[in-house]
Amino acid sequence: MLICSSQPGSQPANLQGIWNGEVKGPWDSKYTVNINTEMNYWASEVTQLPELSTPLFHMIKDLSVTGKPAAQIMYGARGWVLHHNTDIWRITGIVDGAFWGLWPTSNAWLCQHLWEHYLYSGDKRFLQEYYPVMKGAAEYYIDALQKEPGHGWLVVSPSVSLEHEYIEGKEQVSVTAGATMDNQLVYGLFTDLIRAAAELHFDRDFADSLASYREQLPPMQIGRYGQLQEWLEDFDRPDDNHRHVSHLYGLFPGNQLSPFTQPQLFAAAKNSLIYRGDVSTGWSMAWKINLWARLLDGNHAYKLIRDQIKPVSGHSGGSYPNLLDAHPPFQIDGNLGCTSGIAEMLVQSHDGAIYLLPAIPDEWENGSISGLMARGGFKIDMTWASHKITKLVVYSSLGGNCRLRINQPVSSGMLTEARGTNKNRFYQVMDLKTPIVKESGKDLTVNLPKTWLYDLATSPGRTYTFITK
Ligand code: FUC
Repeated sequence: MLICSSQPGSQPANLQGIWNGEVKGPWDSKYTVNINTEMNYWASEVTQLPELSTPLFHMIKDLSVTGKPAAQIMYGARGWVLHHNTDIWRITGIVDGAFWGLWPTSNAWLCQHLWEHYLYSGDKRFLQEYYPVMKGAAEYYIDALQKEPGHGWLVVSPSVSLEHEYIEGKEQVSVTAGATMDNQLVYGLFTDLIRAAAELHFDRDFADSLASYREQLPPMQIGRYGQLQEWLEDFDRPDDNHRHVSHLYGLFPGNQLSPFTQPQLFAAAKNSLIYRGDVSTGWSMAWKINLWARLLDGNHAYKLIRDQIKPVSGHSGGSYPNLLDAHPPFQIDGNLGCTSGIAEMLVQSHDGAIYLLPAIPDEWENGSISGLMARGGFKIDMTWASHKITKLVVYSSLGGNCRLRINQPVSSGMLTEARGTNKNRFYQVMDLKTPIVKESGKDLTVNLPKTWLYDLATSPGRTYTFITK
């Protein structure tokens, strides 16, 4: 579907792709950049179709121009800003009421796609071309972030936790400051830029200043129900099944919650997702497939795939008989987000290693895949039987160390057991102070699967084959 609706030279895929059949499509067939547009492109790098993101990259560049007056006039800030919608004219101001539209953080989300493209491709010319776009987004935050009075943290304000509200006293309130998703987005943007400057060996002073702003962002917090807090204050409700799971951005598509280095936050994210429930709109279920895959629970991810593919009934999402995703009505994001979720179940590469079969459900006992990409420019083919890898082929396009995480020991002279720090240049995990765990909170223990870490020294253009039977 993305091949058909997002060719280089065309517009990016919008809410219905090119399949909108109405004169006035649902939500104007626009670009809703508070989840839907991004979700359309989650699978393009990992499924080796990065050229299909070209229209998205061009749109981001356009927005970095049209978003400048919005930053200046609306917020008195440098750089560029964008709210929750845009269209073919690249509008950047607020659309609809505050409940939907008062969210100025989508520039950070879109810029994540630029950095991720570099992580997969190693393309320094691309990074150089788009560095000013990322920098413009960061400059906006340097000027617009506000110091909140409680802790002195720097926060995005005013904002919302996407299309959601909390209850304060008897009032339902949506406008807020320092929503967890915003904190994660700004943290991610600053981190990516610091790394981009290091990769390009320039703009060191700016990168250093970003590091000091980053220190002042709020940490992720664990609330009274053992959940990852959605807001700065502990407003979350365990019976809340809102379709947006914004505060889990840090788990996916962000890379800020590692089971191996932040087990408590990881457990809190899991509690949050359990509270949110499974069945929802089409795209929400697609997001949850990715989230359960990141939580290393293949069976739960597989349940969500089945929920999503069910023939549509009422307002609870699912698929139409032609398999197009039902919000309802039809939205392409659910289809493309599901594809990304399936890839996440098979290969993950965001946490310092390429994790093979990280979330394989019981039902996928035997199987094979080919051509999935990992960050660092590695192409993975593999076959498995009884949930164990029997053949693995790694093609290295860029060379360098290929760190593999596998659920089984593998004996081969080419592989060395990984030692020392888990950090390499593609590693992206939030440095946090130890979170406070509320005593009355839910269980925060994590039972991690036993895994083996191996290093493989690779040269560009070489293929490495392992038979592990
Ligand atoms: C976001 C979502 C809605 C819908 C719309 C197009 O605002 O919250 O569910 O997908 O985009």
